[in-house]
Amino acid sequence: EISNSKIINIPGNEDVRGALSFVQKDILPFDVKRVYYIYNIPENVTRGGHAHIEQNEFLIALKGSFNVEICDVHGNKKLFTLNKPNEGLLIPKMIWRELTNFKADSICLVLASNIYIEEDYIRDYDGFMNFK
Ligand code: T46
Repeated sequence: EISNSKIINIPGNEDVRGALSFVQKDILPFDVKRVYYIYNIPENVTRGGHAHIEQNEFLIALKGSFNVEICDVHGNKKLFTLNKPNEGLLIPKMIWRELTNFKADSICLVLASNIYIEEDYIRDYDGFMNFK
């Protein structure tokens, strides 16, 4: 459900030595089975462009800034800008996502509810809108 997508603040600590943020299970509605990250991203590219059948994800802009546009099977859309390492975007399963407008040197960290399974991807938008 797109209504379950939201920005979650990541708790942490900041003092004269800098900042530390921690994601532990109490702030996420799923157990993390995989961590991956996207970096060296050229400007003007779009990443994502798919939905997941079962997987839930939590995206964090560890560095830089980018937009995440999400859409459900009913065509409801939401646009988020991620640009703080102490917050993340929860994207539930069955939500189309596109990542755009990457600032130079951005890093996107993703915590995922499952290991990589290509069969969990819906990479065709019309197939997503008609998914039964
Ligand atoms: C998502 C967005 C935010 C793997 O082999 N293992 C992995 O864990 C991942 C994530 C990808 N791959 C392979 C699959 C492709 O051959 O790496 C290649 C690039 O993946 P993809 O084109 O799916 O990358 P993005 O940035 O478009 O999408 C990724 C995630 O796949 C996706 O789940 O939500 O980041």
